Amino acid sequence: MSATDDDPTDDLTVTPPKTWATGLPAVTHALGYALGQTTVRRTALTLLTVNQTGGTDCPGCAWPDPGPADRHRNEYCENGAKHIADEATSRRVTREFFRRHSVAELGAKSDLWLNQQGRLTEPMVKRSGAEHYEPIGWDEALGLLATELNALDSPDQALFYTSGRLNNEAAFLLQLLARAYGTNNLPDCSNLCHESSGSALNETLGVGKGSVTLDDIHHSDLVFVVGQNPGTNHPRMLSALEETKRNGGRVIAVNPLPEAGLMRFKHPQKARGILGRGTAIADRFLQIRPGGDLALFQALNRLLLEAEDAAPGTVLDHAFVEEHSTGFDAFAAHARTIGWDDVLAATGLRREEIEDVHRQVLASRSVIVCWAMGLTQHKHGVPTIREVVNFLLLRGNIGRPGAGVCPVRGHSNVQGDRTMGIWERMPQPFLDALGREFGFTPPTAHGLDSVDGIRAMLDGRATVFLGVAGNFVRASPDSDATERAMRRCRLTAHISTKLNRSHTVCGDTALILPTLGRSDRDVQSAGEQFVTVEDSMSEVHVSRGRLAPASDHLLSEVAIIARLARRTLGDTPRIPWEEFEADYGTVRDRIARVVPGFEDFNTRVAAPGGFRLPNPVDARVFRTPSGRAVFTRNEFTMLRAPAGHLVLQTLRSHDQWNTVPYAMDDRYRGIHHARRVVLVNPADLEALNLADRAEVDLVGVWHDGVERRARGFRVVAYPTPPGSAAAYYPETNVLVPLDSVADISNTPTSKGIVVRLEPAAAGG
Ligand SMILES: Nc1nc2c(c(=O)[nH]1)N[C@H]1C(S)=C(S)[C@@H](COP(=O)(O)OP(=O)(O)OC[C@H]3O[C@@H](n4cnc5c(=O)[nH]c(N)nc54)[C@H](O)[C@@H]3O)O[C@H]1N2
Ligand SMILES: Nc1nc2c(c(=O)[nH]1)N[C@H]1C(S)=C(S)[C@@H](COP(=O)(O)OP(=O)(O)OC[C@H]3O[C@@H](n4cnc5c(=O)[nH]c(N)nc54)[C@H](O)[C@@H]3O)O[C@H]1N2
Ligand code: SF4
Ligand SMILES: [Mo]
Repeated sequence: MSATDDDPTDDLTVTPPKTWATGLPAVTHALGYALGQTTVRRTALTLLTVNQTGGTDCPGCAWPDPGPADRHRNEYCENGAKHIADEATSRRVTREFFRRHSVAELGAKSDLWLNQQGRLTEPMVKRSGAEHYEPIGWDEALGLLATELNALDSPDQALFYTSGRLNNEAAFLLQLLARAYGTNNLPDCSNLCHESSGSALNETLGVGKGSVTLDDIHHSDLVFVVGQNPGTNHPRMLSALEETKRNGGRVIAVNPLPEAGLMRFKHPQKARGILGRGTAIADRFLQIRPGGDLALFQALNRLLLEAEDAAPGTVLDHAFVEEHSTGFDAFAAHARTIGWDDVLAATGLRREEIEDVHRQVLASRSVIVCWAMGLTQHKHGVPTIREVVNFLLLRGNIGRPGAGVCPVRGHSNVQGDRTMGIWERMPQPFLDALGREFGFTPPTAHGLDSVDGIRAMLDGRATVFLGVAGNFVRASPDSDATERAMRRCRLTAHISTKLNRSHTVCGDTALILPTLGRSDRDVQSAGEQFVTVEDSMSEVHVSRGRLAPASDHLLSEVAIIARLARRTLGDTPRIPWEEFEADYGTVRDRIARVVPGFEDFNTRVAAPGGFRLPNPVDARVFRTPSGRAVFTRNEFTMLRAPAGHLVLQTLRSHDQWNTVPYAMDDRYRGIHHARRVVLVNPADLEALNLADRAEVDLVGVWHDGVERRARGFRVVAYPTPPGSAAAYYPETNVLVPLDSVADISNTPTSKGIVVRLEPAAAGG
C-alpha cells in the first residue's frame, strides 16, 4: 500500500498561475510558516545567521552565497526560511508519541502529517515482531546495528544510503566506515537527481561538476535556464539572473510550464522589488515538450554549423576546437543530418522561435547553460546534457569568463558528499589515497546505486539498510516495489531529524537514530564544533548551528557514525574514531590528505566565505582519456505517448522540501489546499472527454504488465504542452517503474512517464 492521505485534502481551489515570483508576499508567507512552527526568538536566532559568514548554511538548496562583501543582511529566500523553520520547530516526537501510535498506524499517515509531528528526540527501536517503536539507549542501538552488519555473509549485503543534506565531515566518515567495513554500496540521492549530469560531464569535460561561478552568471551575455524552476527550488538564483540582466545579459528559459519565477521577479530585500513591477527574467520563453531538449540543442548546433558554412571563420571557435577538443568531425557530420520535422515534433516549438534563439547565440560572446531535473530525469538525460556540452564547445564557451556549464544542484551539500567519496563508483585514485591514509585496502568492485540497491533488497541480496539524512522509501521510484524491498530487510536504520515514511515502512527490526540539525549547536569534548559544505559552484564554507539542540539525547551525525564504526570495526589503530568525534578539525586534516583540492583545509575554510575548489576546466584542462573535451554524437530521440495517453512529469510544489510537503499549496501555480492534482492542457481534457476538476486515477503504462495506479487525483486545466501533464512528487512515485531509468546514469525517469487518466470508479 502506498501512503494514504489524512490531510485536509479536497478543498481544492484554483487561481490563475502567477506571472511573477518573490517580493513581500513571499516574505510574510515564510514568516507565517516559521511562527507556526516555533517561537519568535528561535526564528530570529536562526534567520539572522542563515548564510552569513560563519553562520548556519541554509539547509535548503545548493545555490551559492555571494562573496562576503556583497552579502545582504537577509541572505535567504522564502523557502530557505521555511526549511530552517521546519528544522527549528518547537514540536517534539517523544517516546509517549510512539506508545500512542503503532508502526502500522503511522504507516497510514501522510508525509505532511509525519513531518508536522516535530523533531525526533531519542533513539527508538522496533524489535522483531513488535507493533510499536520503543526507547533504546545509544549503546544498545549502535551495538544492535553493528551486530547485524557483522553477521552478514558479505559486506555487500549492506547498503549505506545518504542524502545531500549531510555535511562533509560526516559524509567522509560514512564512506570511510562503509569501505573499511568492506563495501562500496553507497547509494545516494544523487543517483535519483543529477547523476545524468555527472555521467555526461565526466565523459565530455573530465569533471562531473559545474564550471561557472556566481560572477560568471552575473557577467554572461546569455544564460539558458533549462528544465528548472528556480522561483521555487533555487529562489536566490533569481537575484543572480536579475544581476545578469542589469549588466546587459539576456536569459532564455526552456520549460514545458510557464513557471512564475522564469517570467518576472521582485527582489524581496530591495525596495524596488517590494514596491515595483519587478524584473522580467526570461527574454524568451520556449515552451518545450517534455524530453524535447535534446532535439532543441541538436537544432541549435546544426544552425551554428550552417552559419559557419555561410560565413567561414566567424561562428565557431576554431582555435578552441582544434587545440582542446576531440570528436568534432563525427559530431558535425551527424549534426548536419538532424531534420526540422523531427525537431519541431519533439520540441513542439516553431522554427522561427529556434532561429531567433540562434541569432541571440550568435550575438553573444559568452553563454552559460543552467539545468536541473527537467533534463536529468529523462531516459535520454545523458545524451541531452552531452548535446548541451557540444553546443557550448562549438563557440569555446568553456573555461572563460561568463561561459560554461551550470548543473544547478539540489540538496545543500549533495555536491560536497560526492567530493567526500559518497559514490558507489569512486575512482581508483581516491580509493588508493583513502587506503594509504588509513592503512587498509578499500574494496574496488563498484557498489550498488539507489535503483540497483532496491533490486538487491527485493531479491534478498541486501538485507541491512542504513539511511542517513533522507527518506529513501519516498524518494525512490516504484513506491510499491520499494516498500516491498524495505520490508524484506532484516534491519533498517535511519539517522534522521524528523519522522518520515522510511521509519514506518521498515525491516523486521528497525532503528530511528535521531540527530542534530544544521541549526543546532554542536558541542563535543574538544569544544563547540562547526561543519563544512560545498555548494553548486564548488565553494566550500563553514556552517555553525546556534540553537539549543532539540533534545538532550541527540548525537551529531559525526558522533553516530564514529561510534557505529567503533562498534562495527572493533580496534582500528590507524583510524582514530574517538578523536574524530571529539574534534571535527581532525577529520578535516584527513580530508586534506585524501581529497585533492583540500590542502590546508582547516586554515583555508576559516577565511570569511571559505574557498573555491579548483576546477581544471577553468584552465581548459580536461581530465578525459584524450586530455581533451569530447564532442559526442547523440542519436535523435523523443518521448512519445500512445493515443489517449499523456507524458507525465513529477515535480515539486512551492510548499515542499523533496519528500516533505510543508503545506497543501503551490501558490505560484495557483493550486491551493490540495496535492493530488494533475495539471493537463485544456485541449487534451477535451479530447479525453474529461471535465476540469474531474476525479481520476493516474494509471502507468509500462511493458512489464504490472498495474501502477495513483488514485484520487483532480484534473486541473493548465497550460501544459499538448500531450503532457504534471503532478507532484512523491505522491506519484508509485507510477515510476523501477526499470524505467536513464541510459548510462540509471536515474529514474521521473519526468517522462506514460500514463492514462481513468475516471475514478464511482464511490471508489
Ligand atoms: N523549495 C524547494 N527547493 C528545492 C527542492 C524542493 O523540494 N523544494 N528540492 C531540491 C532538490 S533535491 C533539487 S534536485 C532541486 C530540483 O529543482 P528543479 O529541477 O527545478 O525541480 P522540479 O520541481 O523537479 O522541476 C523541474 C522543472 O523542470 C521542468 N521540466 C520537466 N520536464 C522537462 C523537460 O523535458 N524539459 C525542460 N526543459 N523542462 C522540463 C518542469 O516543468 C519544472 O519546471 O531543487 C532543490 N530545491
Ligand atoms: N518522482 C520523483 N521522485 C524523485 C524526484 C522527482 O523529481 N520526482 N526527485 C529526486 C531527487 S532530485 C532527490 S534529491 C530525492 C530526495 O530524496 P531524499 O534526500 O532522500 O529525501 P528528503 O525528502 O530530502 O529527506 C527528508 C528527510 O531528511 C531528514 N533530514 C532532514 N535534515 C536532516 C539533517 O540535517 N540530518 C539528518 N540526518 N537527517 C535530516 C528528515 O528526517 C527528513 O524526513 O528524491 C528523488 N525522487
Ligand atoms: S536559494 Fe536555496 S540556499 Fe539560498 S536561501 Fe533559498 S533555499 Fe536556501
Ligand atoms: Mo535532488
